[in-house]
Amino acid sequence: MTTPNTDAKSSPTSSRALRDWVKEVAALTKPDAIVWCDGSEGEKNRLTKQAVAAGILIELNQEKRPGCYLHRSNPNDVARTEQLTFVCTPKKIDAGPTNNWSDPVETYAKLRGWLDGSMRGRTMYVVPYVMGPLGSPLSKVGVELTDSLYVVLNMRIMTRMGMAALEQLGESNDFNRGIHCTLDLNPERRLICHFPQDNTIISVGSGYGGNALLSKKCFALRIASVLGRDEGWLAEHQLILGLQSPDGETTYISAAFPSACGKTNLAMLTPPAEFKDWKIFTVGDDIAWMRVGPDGGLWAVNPENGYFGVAPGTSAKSNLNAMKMVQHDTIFTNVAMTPDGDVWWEGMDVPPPDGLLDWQGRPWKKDSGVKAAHPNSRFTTPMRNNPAWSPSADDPRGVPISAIIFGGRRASTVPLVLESIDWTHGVFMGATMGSETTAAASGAVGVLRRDPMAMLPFCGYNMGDYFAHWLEIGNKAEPGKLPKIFYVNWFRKDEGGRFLWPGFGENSRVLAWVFERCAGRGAASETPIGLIPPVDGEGIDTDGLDVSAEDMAELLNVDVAEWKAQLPQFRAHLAQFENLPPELHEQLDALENRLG
Ligand code: GTP
Ligand code: SPV
Ligand code: MN
Repeated sequence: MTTPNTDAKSSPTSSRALRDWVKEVAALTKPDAIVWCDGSEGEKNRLTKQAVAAGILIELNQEKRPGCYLHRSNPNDVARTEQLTFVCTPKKIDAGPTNNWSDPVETYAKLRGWLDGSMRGRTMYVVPYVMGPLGSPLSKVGVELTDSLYVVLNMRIMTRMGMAALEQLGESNDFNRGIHCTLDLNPERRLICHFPQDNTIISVGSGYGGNALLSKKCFALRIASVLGRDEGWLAEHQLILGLQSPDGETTYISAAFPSACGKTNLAMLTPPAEFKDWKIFTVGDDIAWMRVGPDGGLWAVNPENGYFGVAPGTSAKSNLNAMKMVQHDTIFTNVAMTPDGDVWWEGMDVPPPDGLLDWQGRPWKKDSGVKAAHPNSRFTTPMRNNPAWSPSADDPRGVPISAIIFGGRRASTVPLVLESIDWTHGVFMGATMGSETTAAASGAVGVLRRDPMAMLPFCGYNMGDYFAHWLEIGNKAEPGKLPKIFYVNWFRKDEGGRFLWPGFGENSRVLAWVFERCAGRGAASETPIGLIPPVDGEGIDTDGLDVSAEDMAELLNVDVAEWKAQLPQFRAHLAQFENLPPELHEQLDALENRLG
């Protein structure tokens, strides 16, 4: 029987619209019970016990990792599925050439068919959540209805979930409606559909990450980007960090890198010994909502409350803060498990113990050539676990952004760091950036694709309009207050496939140059593609850095022939957008001229 707590008397919400919607979805999906989540500690303990009893979570060694659990997802459901992700606007042109589109009327009808009776024998959880600092004018409320306990427990980490959200909602009708139903995890019946005109998401047939935790990519990026277009702000796939210089001055920097290209790592890096007087504080590791503030500058909040980070490659050497934060109260997904109930993954920098179970729970053999942890295995951890967490993540005003960094995974061509000539040139750099694909989405890995502003899979509307919106934000801000725009590449390789740049903590050397440039200092050399730090001395501080002079020269080299060879790709990429702002055509022509 459906519990009757959708009535005004017994319901925890004073929003009639929310009660009505929950009732309507329950009438369709027909769950055995409805549970309204309050976000309390007691609720977490109760649901965790249930998840362990049901085999959804495996309790890890509670002495070594208190409050930590392991989840093994269905092996066919291990990453976002971009080919099954749709933007369902009334007009196809509004989804644009880079999104899958389907007709909203037909899609609602098809999904209703799939949802009919889909929660029979199951519980429907009502998960209210706030994206952004509580009480902030920049925050938004969402409610996810889900039949997955894994989703509920992850949403509790990733968002400000429960009563606080119902309080923020009050009697309002203004909340994102997310319906998530696991079905039978058959990829034939898996769809992640967005209806921006209704502020609604329906996701069926997947229990994984960005497909199922609807607050994240579905709401905070795809739907929020449309809200931002209409309301005059930006929803971006960007980390936010505070960089404190040896003088104690803090500058906030945001950075857009595609999935699995280094946002979490940069957001909490530990500077090397020579840079110990510089400090990094994390505001956010994946998403930034940004708008022009009363002072004419760009202000950003991290809408999330936790991190859903990539496990492989995370070690005490590469990311000490991450290793510390996943020590407790963390849910691991698809990592390997040691015989004593601890976790292990490739690149952890500790040898795999005998008796390791792989991410599917099968005994794993060393040197078998098979990975023990899935390449897209992850941890979900509360942001307050991070030793580098910045309390300004809770500031309702957000933080003022001085620099925006774009970046991607490029084995060649793109130098270590590049500064744009101005905002419009920076928007052009973002609009044409490319990156090699990673395991964060299903499909081939290592294929170069254009991923504008790291938003290719996440922009909920026509990307031509999106570029125009970036230019408008630039016009709205005070010229002197606009962030400077940079472009970085940690992933340049030599012919033998070796990374030329050590990355991770050493990236603080590049941040220090960015800081100096923002302060109106720091040397830069003009090149046809933008400003780069001079190779000899005045640019990147290489004191104590283990990179040869030849490698450093290669990292900062701008090969005009290579850049010229990219121009046809740029042109073809931009040609997809019928409504491309003329400024970007002009930027392309200007680049072509500068390259000669
Ligand atoms: P999403 O959560 O998918 O959006 O990814 P992300 O952008 O936060 O990427 P993350 O920081 O998790 O890094 C992804 C992978 O890249 C991990 O395996 C890291 O170890 C690796 N990585 C991160 N930074 C660097 C770097 O500076 N150099 C190199 N070589 N690898 C890096
Ligand atoms: C990404 O793919 O960019 C992620 C992981 O941050 S997911 O939540 O699955 O989208
Ligand atoms: Mn991401």
